[in-house]
Amino acid sequence: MRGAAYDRIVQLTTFPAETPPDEIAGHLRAHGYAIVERAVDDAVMDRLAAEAAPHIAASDAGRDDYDGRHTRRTGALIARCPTARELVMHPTVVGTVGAFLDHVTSFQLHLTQIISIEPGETQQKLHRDEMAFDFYPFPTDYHVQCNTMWALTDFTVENGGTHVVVGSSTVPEPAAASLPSGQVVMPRGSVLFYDGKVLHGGGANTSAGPRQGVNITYCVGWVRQEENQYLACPPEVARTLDDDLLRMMGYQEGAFALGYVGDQEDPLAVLRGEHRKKRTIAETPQRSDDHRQFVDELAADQRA
Ligand SMILES: O=C(O)CCC(=O)C(=O)O
Repeated sequence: MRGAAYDRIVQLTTFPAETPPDEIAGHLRAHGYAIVERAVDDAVMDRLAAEAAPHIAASDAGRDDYDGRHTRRTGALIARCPTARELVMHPTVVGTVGAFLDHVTSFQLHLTQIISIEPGETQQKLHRDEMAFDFYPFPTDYHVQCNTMWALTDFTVENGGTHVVVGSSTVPEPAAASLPSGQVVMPRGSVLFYDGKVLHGGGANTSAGPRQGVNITYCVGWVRQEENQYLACPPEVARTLDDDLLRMMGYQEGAFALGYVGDQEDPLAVLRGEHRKKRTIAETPQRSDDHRQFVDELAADQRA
């Protein structure tokens, strides 16, 4: 399905940088997207652009029309670009993603990728990012991921600002085709949030320069990450990073029994060469009634 089917063009809503995360998450939940303008200043994006430039230049163009034959994709940003770490852990982003994915024990980094849409690129096929999970049909009300796209360059209509089909997260095809679509126009340093169900895709670039977006996405702790963070960032680099970032990269338990090492050891402790057991089922935050009931029954059985 091409963007051409979505010909009711709407103006997308933007929020100022100081907007509280709960408010951003509320808009995201209702419409499938939210845009926060100028969440970081030019100095941050200048640093990131300088760190990324040699890696972007060395990245290949895509091999099909989905990846984009005039689009370069540059990953492993935690290891390659120290400034990308700030974007991954930006408080507005972590707050918004946490509010949006508040139904799970933990969430984690899913992928880091600079998407450089170069002049001559055509519009990407509209898609829902959740399809990465083997096209599993997650329930409409269960969100498995929350995405961001930072503007490393300005996003414009001409250079390929992302197309978003507003409200499509809960609407299956073909009805989704009658929904209004908007194109993300935002100044450098802004960040687009979008959920894993909303139809969207990169725009055509009819301008003379590249459109560069820093795609940093997050997923619930119990699914496999799109970018393998344990290999994309070698352990010797990972050991230099702080604990909060490492937990976000996946050096944490994804749920009470997921991601431990060896004899039920905590992955962050193992990376640091320490010994610490993972949390027990009762010590793990209990986000569901089933989890709470299990822990209560276990305690009652132990008392009996
Ligand atoms: O570059 C964009 O604006 C969107 C890219 C995208 O959705 C994708 O490659 O999955």
